[in-house]
Amino acid sequence: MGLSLAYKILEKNLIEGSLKAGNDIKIKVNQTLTQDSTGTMVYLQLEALEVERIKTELSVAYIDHNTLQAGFENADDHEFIRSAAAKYGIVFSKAGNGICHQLHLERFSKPGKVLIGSDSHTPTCGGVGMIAIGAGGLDVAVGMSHGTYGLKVPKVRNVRLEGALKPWVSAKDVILHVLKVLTVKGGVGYIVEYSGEGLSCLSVTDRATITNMGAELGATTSIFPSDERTKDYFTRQGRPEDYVALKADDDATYDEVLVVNLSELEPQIAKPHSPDYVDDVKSVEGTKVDQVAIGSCTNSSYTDLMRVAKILKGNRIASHVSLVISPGSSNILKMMADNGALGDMIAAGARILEASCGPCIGMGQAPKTDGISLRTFNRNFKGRCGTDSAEVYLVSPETAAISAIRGVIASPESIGSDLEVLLPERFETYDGYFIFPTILSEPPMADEAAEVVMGPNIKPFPLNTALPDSLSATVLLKTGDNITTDDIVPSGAKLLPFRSNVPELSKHCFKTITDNFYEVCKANNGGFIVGGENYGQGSSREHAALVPLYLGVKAVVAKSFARIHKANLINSGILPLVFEDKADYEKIDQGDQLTFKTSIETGHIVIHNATKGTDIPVALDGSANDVEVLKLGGYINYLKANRA
Ligand code: MIC
Ligand code: SF4
Repeated sequence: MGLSLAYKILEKNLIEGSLKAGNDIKIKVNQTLTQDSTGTMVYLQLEALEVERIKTELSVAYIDHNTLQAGFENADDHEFIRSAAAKYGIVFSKAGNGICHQLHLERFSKPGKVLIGSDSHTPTCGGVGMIAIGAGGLDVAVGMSHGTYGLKVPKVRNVRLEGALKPWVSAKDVILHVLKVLTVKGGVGYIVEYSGEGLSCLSVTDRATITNMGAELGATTSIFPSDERTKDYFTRQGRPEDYVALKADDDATYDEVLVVNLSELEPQIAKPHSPDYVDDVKSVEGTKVDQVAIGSCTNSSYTDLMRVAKILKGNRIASHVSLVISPGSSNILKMMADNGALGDMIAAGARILEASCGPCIGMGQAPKTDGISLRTFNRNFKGRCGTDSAEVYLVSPETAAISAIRGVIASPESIGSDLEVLLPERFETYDGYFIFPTILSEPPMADEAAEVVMGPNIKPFPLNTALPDSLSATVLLKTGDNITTDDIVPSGAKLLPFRSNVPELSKHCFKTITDNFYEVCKANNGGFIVGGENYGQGSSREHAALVPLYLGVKAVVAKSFARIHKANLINSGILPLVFEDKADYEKIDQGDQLTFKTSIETGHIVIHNATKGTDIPVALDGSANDVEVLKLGGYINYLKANRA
């Protein structure tokens, strides 16, 4: 029986356990990436682990999220990360260089390698046949310090691409279609592996758009084979030696198969407020738009932006529209400056931002009250753009560009004959914004003389204590389905400066849902949260566990959890419990008093709802290791207790 490509790479990097869906395994980590909004925690944790030398082949610290530097806080974070990178031999990417996922794809991706990143869109590099997984910061710190990552073997869902895309239908439309079919929780517990004759019409950056937004499916990762198109990409990136041909066995078997006929796809749009609320662009054509934002790790490649420039060339954007463009990398920005495309964008009336995440994480460009914003990004959760009343739609770069010109949502098919973007023989690989360690070695060489610099906004992260024999506390909050980490710990220009300051962040916990979660936690001395399906979807930010830990949250009882958030809860020593019978969700209300014994070894617990006089069976769906971690009050305590 043949293996999928995903299992072939996992097998090659297997350290512990056996490769069967549902089993707990440990794999070798070849590369790691961090970005600044999760990175400060990663390097604080790495320091706490008292590591002398990291064990990966390559680790890169990117600064791309918090680049506004409205106060000293972001600049201090960046300096802390720069100094930690110097100490551990980590490559440092300065602010302005671009978005971590786009840069990693361009400069460091390697087919067949394992990459773990402290950002949920790390699967972007699956576009060249890597196993690239988004994880919580502590898992990335352990990836660096121990060179390993533990996970439950996911099932593999094959997406077989048939036919070829019609003109004006792009990779973004493919992943929006897949999201429509599978929904934001359809990928939980799966790796999504693409195959089929349709692959040949997708370039590496198209594939990266698809693997990037696989994060929105809740998938562990997504992967494409490494083929002639991959070879072409590496050659143009000036590193042909990094190319390796990789594909699934011819007789590979999959747990699920979804067939997508590319020839039948139309331009797609995700409507407010969820990436899976997808329809044909035509269904909303003519809706007036106030803002168009092009960029993000999903759609900011050279081809994406050149197509935008060609659509804009010789046109003016509608007078009532604000069009902002943030390139994926400084290399792309330089190429567009050199070939005149940037001039075409500016002449059309576009606002050019630096190469960074920018508006995607709410760092500026918040739409006006009730504004309609069309974005090429990957998430349109309510409030994420910075304006609660705004309506954000997700589209392809082509749909965004033509809509900016027309001032209303428009399908790119209305432009007429298709346009072609010729790739340069050699992409620019200007490395001016990277600081490479003085000695490049594998594993990276530590610089013992380098001092770690910590500004006053950088506060220690909270640590839990060992699990008591029983817990008794109040339900602080009951939520609905699909709660995002943007709900638990909101981001944006006002709060990103505090990613290194958990006490400050805690005042804003659940602010999208309720105004007084902080006060309720203080009044009750902590307690429990009750959630619906897919609790904690979205970002990898472990702050969504660290902040509740700081506020005294002991357990979250939900119908189901998103993968990364569940791991972050366990790492923080907070119990993630699931209802054995989902109907029991109705049997608990906010304010109820719950009591239970914490004998979690069996995986089954009975919660007594003292307020209602009912008993509710719940389960802890974790590995034997997770049980040990929880008993000791989190992963740091566990690692310290088990230090060799
Ligand atoms: C996001 O897109 O939500 C982020 C900001 O990149 C996050 C990381 C974070 O919260 O810092 C992610 O996707 O993991
Ligand atoms: Fe940055 Fe947005 Fe990508 Fe997150 S999704 S890494 S904020 S560009």
